Amino acid sequence: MAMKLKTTIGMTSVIAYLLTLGTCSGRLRGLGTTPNIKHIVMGRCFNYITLVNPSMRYDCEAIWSAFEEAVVKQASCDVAMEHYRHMFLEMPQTWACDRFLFWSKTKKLIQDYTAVARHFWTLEDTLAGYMFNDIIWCRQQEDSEFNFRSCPEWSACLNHPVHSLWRQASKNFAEMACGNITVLLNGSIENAFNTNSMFGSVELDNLNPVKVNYVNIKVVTNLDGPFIESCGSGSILDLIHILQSRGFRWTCSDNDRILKILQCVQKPEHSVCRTFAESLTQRETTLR
Ligand code: N1C
Repeated sequence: MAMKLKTTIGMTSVIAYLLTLGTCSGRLRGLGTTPNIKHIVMGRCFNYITLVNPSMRYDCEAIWSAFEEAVVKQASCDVAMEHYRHMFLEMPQTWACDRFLFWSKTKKLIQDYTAVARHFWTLEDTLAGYMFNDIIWCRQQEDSEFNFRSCPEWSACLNHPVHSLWRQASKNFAEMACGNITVLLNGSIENAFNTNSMFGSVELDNLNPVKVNYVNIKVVTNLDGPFIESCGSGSILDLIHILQSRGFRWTCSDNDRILKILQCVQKPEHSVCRTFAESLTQRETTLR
């Protein structure tokens, strides 16, 4: 119990950064291919099939070869989703319903949230997401080698090698989704639902209303705000509108208890947390 509490506190100690860091996907900008990429990617693959998900049978060598081929055979701005087809064929995966968790601009928060709400699964729990998380790569200009010195920005390419892989992985993940699914969005930024994001441009379009029972939206803001978007305002309304027009059933909550508790463990003295704690105590007293 003490151990579990310690882990929870440790995990939540970064909550202050969460929403802000979630928006920093461009932090590797300007860098080249991640050094030791082959060792890291293959190591993660072996870790996944040996320790994380031992029931899965994958050929890590074949996956690496297919990946390398997709990247180094094309010019660095010409790696399209289809070029990863062979690689993804090497790693088929199916998933239990009711556990799919999607997000946008809440990446750090999601990592801590899934560590606590363990029944949720994100793309990072699939082999592809696990292997390539936080890694970047691209090819040398004229050469069939990885470029370790610099890679183009996403915006500079029509078919960026990193972007295309995430697009394909996100598409596959969304196509698999079934039952009640959850989407976590950042209410402290404008356009919490952004039609250019991976969620808004790939995943949403690949969700199947026949397989998906409910889309449960959770909007989370920093304790100190800004409070820009909520279930009843801003781009979240656009998302709800799209869901309705496609025949999805949905729910939306601005005040998820687990998320609030995670934030309040970090800042127990915050006025919002004091009020929250009082409401929990009152509730407990009434239940007794
Ligand atoms: O563009 P986003 O968010 O809306 O993408 C998030 C969305 C999630 O639901 C995931 O299933 O798309 C999937 N996804 C990842 O799991 C993922 N891990 C790491 C998409 N992108 C992912 N990354 C990297 O973060 C990748 O480099 C991508 O561009 C960013 C997207 O983060 P975002 O803009 O916050």
